[in-house]
Amino acid sequence: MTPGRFITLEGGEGVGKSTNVAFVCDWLSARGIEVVRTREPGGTPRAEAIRELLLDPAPQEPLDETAELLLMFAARAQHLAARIRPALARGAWVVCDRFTDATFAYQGGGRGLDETRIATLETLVQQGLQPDLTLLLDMPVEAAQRRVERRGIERDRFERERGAFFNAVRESYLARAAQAPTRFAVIDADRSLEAVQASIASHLTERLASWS
Ligand code: Z5A
Repeated sequence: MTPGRFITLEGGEGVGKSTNVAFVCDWLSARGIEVVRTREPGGTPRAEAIRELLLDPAPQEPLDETAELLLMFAARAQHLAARIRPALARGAWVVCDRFTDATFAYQGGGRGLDETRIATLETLVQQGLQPDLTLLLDMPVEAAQRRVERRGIERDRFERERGAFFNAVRESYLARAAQAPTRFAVIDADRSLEAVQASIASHLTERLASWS
């Protein structure tokens, strides 16, 4: 049996990850591929419970930054064991809204935590597993925040951060993409949805051809 492929979508808040995760899943399904759609933090009942802890603003007890990092990887370990690895092993393709690049961008770039510690946890939890393709949706922070504001739902603990935090997150994502240009495809997300999805489809077509 050929193992499935692992595709992740990354980027700051409001760049269109959730919208385009759905697009990628539909695009692959239309080509007869079994797709598992999932997200991080979360993706299984236990990992979703950890997500609740992570996103809850709970101002009466601020979340320690190291605790935040460990909770991200605790959720990821569970998600990998209970959902991602079994799906890949049976030949399904996994499409995930955020993965470890988000940890390097948010906990590393945004919070300033030591990246070598993040890399140590990555090795422990992933044991070499990496996405086959990461679609990084990139656009200026201010424009993405306008989209989030238009959506008008209550802000979670991360969404309450300031512009400087999100600019550091964006820089960190772009630096990671530059370090791994074969795995990453950087997509200009500051365009119409049709234009963004045409770029995504073109990257998927190219990868599908190179993997077959
Ligand atoms: N986090 C972390 O710190 N460390 C980690 O390791 C991981 C995560 C895995 C939860 O993630 C938080 O966890 C996240 C980082 C942290 N916090 N932040 N910020 P999340 O993925 O659930 O949360 P999010 O990034 O805030 O998701 P989001 O706000 O839902 O954004 P999105 O999924 O990228 O965007 P969207 O919902 O698809 O689109 C936003 C709006 O724009 C929506 O109304 C769309 O209809 C619209 N849209 C989308 N594309 C377009 C275009 N092209 N034109 C116009 N309008 C558009």
